[in-house]
Amino acid sequence: MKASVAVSTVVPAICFVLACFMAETHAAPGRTFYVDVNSLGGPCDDSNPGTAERPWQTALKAFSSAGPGDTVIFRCGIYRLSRSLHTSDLKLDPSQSAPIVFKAPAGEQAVITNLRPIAATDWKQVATTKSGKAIFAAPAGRGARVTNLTQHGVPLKRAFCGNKRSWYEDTPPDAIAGPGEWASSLREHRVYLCTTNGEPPGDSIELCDVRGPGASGNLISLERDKEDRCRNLRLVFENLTFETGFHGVLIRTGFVELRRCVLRKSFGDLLNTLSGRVVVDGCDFYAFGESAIDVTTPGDGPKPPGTPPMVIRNSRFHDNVNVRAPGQKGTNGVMLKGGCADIVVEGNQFYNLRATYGALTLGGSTSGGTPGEGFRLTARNNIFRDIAGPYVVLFAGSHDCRLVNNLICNSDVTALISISFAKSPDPATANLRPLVQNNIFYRNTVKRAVMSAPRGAATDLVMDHNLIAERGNICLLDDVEVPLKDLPQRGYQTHGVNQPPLFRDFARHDFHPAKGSPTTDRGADLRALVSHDADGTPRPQGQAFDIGPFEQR
Ligand SMILES: [Ca+2]
Repeated sequence: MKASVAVSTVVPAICFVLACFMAETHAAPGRTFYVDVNSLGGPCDDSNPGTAERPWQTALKAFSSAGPGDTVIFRCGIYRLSRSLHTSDLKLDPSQSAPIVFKAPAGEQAVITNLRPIAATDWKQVATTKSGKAIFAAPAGRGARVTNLTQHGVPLKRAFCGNKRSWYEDTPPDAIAGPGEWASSLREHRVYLCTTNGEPPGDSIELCDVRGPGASGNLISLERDKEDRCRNLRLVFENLTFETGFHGVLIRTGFVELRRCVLRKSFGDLLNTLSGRVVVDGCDFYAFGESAIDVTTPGDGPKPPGTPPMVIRNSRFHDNVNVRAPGQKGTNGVMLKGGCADIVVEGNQFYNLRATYGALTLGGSTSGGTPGEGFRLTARNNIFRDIAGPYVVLFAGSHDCRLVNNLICNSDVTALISISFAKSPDPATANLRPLVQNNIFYRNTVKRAVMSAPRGAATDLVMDHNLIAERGNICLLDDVEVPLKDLPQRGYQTHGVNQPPLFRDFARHDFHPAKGSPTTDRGADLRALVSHDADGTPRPQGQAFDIGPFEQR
């Protein structure tokens, strides 16, 4: 007996139990399967055996057929999911030790998406505004969102119906969406648009049914049950592109590795996890509505033995988007909160981000702010540039969190670093032993302070060996404005460097140190925390640790 997964009216609870506990007698480990929507290797069909020459057609067939130890190759193409992929779709057994691997061959782009193009013929004129503009409608799911809201490059306006039957084109500024942005205008399972030229919208609009009947709205939704019976699930995604969803990938159970994947176009977060068992390596995150990665791990509870610490490594987080609809909770880069612990964020690039709090938060304000939002979180060897918002990095309710050997440049913020109460002004939600060392702060526009920490917000702050070459030269510590030159009197930056760094090519974002840079050998010895630089070169090189993400060689 096997769980039927192709039925859209599947009852999640029943399917979940089946998937977790029904032994899949035909699932011999270690096989390789192929899914090939464009029939590159041979005619695709889900009734095929899934070989290279007789491949499957759909992503759902692939996800539901492979078991522990198996590998599924996604050939180049666009794989459209008509509903969320759930834990219950996957083949598991409670003692699962080998991962299920889903990957695309090098050089092939396989896009797994729940975007659905709307055919030009689906648009019908349904009404006219009072000013005489045509209103067009197309069928949509409940709570769907429209992305790519342009008519071959020309912005469209959402249209909405007021009381009774009066139609309006939505008024600026929220109504006109740019390319790749999201907007909603839904009523009676239809989406309504008003075009600028009076013509029908054509075939350029794609739609994501994020809240369809029975769906979570996430592209991939690895939910867990009360007993977390699927905690041994192991999945590896490699070189795949995940697109759209309310959240793109939601992980509540199991151990998931994302390697060299692209995640883009989420309404909410691209990756939202509270399992704390995730590896992100070499991935590209962009066009997200809320956070690229949102980690919440209530209670920092026990994890299955052998669980590696969560790591977010060598990835790019950039170019987030405004969601032109109610319900967006805030835009940030990577947010680590809710009592999460021992997460390493290293060798990443954060750029072109507009943040509500920060490009990176070490801690946060879960449910209004709790004591101990983040424990022993380490951000090292990262590059932050072109960040707009109140802060680049926020410490909030953090315990023993470290910001070491990073570069922050070209950003326009209130403060580069903020050390804040998770729930202001509750002292129980203050930060304990925040460590800020070996960082470069250069060429930012700082409205208020390089670093800001209100009275009582930081206990036993260590701030030293940073290079601070900023015009806005004030730190706001314990509510007192301290010029940079006076920091050593207060026990900070006694080994600080206040002259500009020398980079190989700052304009072209090559931030390796040039010969003679004052960052060379001026850092604190942090070999217990930062064994390598952003290139993987062992630290230290030469006489001592360097300041910044790269060691001079
Ligand atoms: Ca050195």
